[in-house]
Amino acid sequence: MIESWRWFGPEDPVTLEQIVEAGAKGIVTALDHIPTGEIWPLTDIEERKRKIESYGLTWKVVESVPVHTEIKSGSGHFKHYISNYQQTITNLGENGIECICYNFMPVLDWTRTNLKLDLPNFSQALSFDISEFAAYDIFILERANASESYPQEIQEKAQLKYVNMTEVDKEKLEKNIIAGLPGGEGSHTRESLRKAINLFKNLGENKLREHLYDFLKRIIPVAEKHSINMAIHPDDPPFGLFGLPRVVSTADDAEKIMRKVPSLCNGLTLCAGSFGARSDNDLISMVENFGEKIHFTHLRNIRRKTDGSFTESEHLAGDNDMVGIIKAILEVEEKSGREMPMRPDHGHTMGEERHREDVRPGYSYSGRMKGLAELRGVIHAVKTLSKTSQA
Ligand code: DNO
Repeated sequence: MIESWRWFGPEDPVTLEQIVEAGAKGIVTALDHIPTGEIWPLTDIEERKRKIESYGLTWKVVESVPVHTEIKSGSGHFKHYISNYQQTITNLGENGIECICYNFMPVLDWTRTNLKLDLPNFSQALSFDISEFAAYDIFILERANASESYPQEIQEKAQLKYVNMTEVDKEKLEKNIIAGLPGGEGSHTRESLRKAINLFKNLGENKLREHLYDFLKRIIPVAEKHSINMAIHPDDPPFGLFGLPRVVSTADDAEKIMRKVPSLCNGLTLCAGSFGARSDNDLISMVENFGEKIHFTHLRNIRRKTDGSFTESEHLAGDNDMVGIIKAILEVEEKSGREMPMRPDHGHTMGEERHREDVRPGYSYSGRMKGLAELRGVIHAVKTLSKTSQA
């Protein structure tokens, strides 16, 4: 596996030097300063690449080239944005990029309800609590008929949570949910969120899928031409929010996407934390079944509750069988003869970083370094044991 690290560019408080110290070899980055939908200029791509390579690191994976909302909703200037996307793929291909991670979540990219959940070991984790989310949706955002999106039990819990919230708690919850997390597509205000929801409200699951397939039919040939693997990122969390559909949440969704536009370049980012937030996604079988179509992996762990809520756990200590997943990925590598880029996805905020304002939620230096070291240990052990058993 190619040990990689997500770097948010020159603005990132984590430096390339620190990334080299952590032992990563590959950088995963994006040109976040380019507004969604615009073409990534060759000069900016070249500049980023030069900077990365000057530290002896490589840049093969982009995360993400965001897909414009009008492509997802099939409205406005979607054709123009698809043609810009094609040009961005071409420009990245000319600079040796091998993989583009992207997502097709309507309205919100990844989201959480708590960005600083205190853990017994003093670190802080990200978590998603469905009744807090429902409290926001029903009582703060006051989306029409929002309560219909939740089972009775969650509605009751949400109400209880809401009545016990101070104004500060309400503001914080709103900020956590809609202000935008690192690498996401920017932030929403309550008003812009309402507008965005309205754009998708009457679309339905089938139309959203159609828009994704249509997008893929147009971009995959360009990706093939430039030997770029498109790796769709699963929905995070992997179920509908705000009464809107999500279409990349399960193994079955991924299967459909790959079947619809059959090409080795039409593949997946195996985000263990996102798919793994549902107990009906069997991650090891997914790795075995999708094999070479997995182009990139996010190794992350979670502890699930039965209602859809989850907390991000230590990399080796959650409900995901991380050793089993790694073993399965190494077998795919062995068969395909191709090394898989992976990154330790998220990490707890710990040590002095807990007291800093500039640490991006989920993307602390120490937490990810700890995660990477643990994962590296597992990779090393699995490889060593498999060699010993073959001898
Ligand atoms: C969260 C990340 C997401 C992801 C995008 C992919 O940590 O996994 O920001 O990069 O959703 O498009």
